[in-house]
Amino acid sequence: MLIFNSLKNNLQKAFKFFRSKGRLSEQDIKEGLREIRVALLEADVNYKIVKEVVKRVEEQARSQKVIESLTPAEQIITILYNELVAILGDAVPLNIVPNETNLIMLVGLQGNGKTTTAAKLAYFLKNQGKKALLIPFDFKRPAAKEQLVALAEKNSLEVFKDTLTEPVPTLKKALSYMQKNGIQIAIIDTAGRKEIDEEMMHELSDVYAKFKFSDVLFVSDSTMGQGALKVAKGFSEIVDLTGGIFTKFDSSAKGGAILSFRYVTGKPIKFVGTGEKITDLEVFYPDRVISRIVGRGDLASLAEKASKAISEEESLSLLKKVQDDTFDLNDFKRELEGIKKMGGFASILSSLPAIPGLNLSALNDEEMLKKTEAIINGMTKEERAHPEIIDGSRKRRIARGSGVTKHDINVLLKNFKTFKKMMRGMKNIKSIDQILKLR
Ligand SMILES: Nc1nc2c(ncn2[C@@H]2O[C@H](COP(=O)(O)OP(=O)(O)OP(=O)(O)O)[C@@H](O)[C@H]2O)c(=O)[nH]1
Ligand SMILES: [Mg+2]
Repeated sequence: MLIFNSLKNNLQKAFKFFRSKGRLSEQDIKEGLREIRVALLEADVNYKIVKEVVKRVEEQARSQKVIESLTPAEQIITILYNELVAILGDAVPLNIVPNETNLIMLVGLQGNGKTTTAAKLAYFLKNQGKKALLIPFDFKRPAAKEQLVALAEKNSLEVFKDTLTEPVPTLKKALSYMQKNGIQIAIIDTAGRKEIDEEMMHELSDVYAKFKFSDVLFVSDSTMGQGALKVAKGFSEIVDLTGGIFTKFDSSAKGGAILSFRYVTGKPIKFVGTGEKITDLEVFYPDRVISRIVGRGDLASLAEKASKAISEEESLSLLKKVQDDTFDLNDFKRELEGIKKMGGFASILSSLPAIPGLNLSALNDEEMLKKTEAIINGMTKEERAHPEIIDGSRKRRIARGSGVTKHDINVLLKNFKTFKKMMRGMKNIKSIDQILKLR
């Protein structure tokens, strides 16, 4: 992650200062925090955020009760980490509602990456078993449509070529095409302008008033700095943005706009673009990004990866279980634990060709994972190996023991069934190499 590199280095300097002190005096705290403040400002983080974060870290650092297991420096790093994560808020997924028409519109200035991102997003959804229709929506520049069509065709994505000369009739036509073809998601690649202009805004507000959008995402180039936030504000006067996507996360931009986006606009960042390839789109997880910036994630995530990454041997036995159809709730639980530690199995699954009914976001949901674990923990060995023996009275016992409802157990069993079905879809994968390559 090139982006945030200098922020990360500068923060490290401040941390080093804290570490060099045994106990922190008031003066030490002030001095170290000054460095943190400068580091954040240099990274182009909005000054109001910097002020607020530093103030809160200072307050907490002063009132810290001594935590035996952490050094004063570690405590400050932890407080800073928590404050920065709080500024970014929780990760927020796309607002896709199954069995409804979901229109996702991408807006932003010229050359910020809308078209590229539109295709990446369609590809991302396709990997989750969701078909999305790409709709070119630039009515001035024919090359804009050609670019999207070319990207779509290269990557076998659905694209609406039958555009008209006006936005509203085009979208109407596209909607009836979707209905006819059973497509529930559209990604609308709007035109970019050098800067916000009236005609563009007028066109946008007209379309926005006539259709219901599940997401309106502001696409911004990470290298734009604070200017991006002003543009986002301009757009949000016309449309209700539901979030942002920052492209060129692979650049050496300072990244302060990314850290400021939620605070300034009140909207979450949903994805980041990490390169020019179709696969270079990542869900934006604030905690992971911040732990990389603050640095304390490095070791932890390495350790995690080492312990987690389904070893080749494990993968082989998993593959065998899939093929023999002996995959049970014990395995399910293990895989869920892996998913929780991120990467691993989830990324294997998400890189597989579309599997209908696979809802990865549900599997990635923290709450759902916690519940699932509690339920499986409450089962006997036999029940885990043979879920089909779990009848009403067993469900009652498990529910009581795990503090969940019978309904939760039914949901889990259903999820497990779907999961198993999906896994059978993997049977065609002949070799472990194929799985490992997919990661
Ligand atoms: N390195 C890198 N390049 C990107 C990324 N996203 C987009 N690009 C590049 O940025 C350039 C502009 O991207 P487009 O998708 O055409 O931008 P746009 O917003 O659709 O542009 P207009 O339609 O003219 O408004 C292209 O060369 C892309 O390859 C990214 O995440 N990383
Ligand atoms: Mg474009």
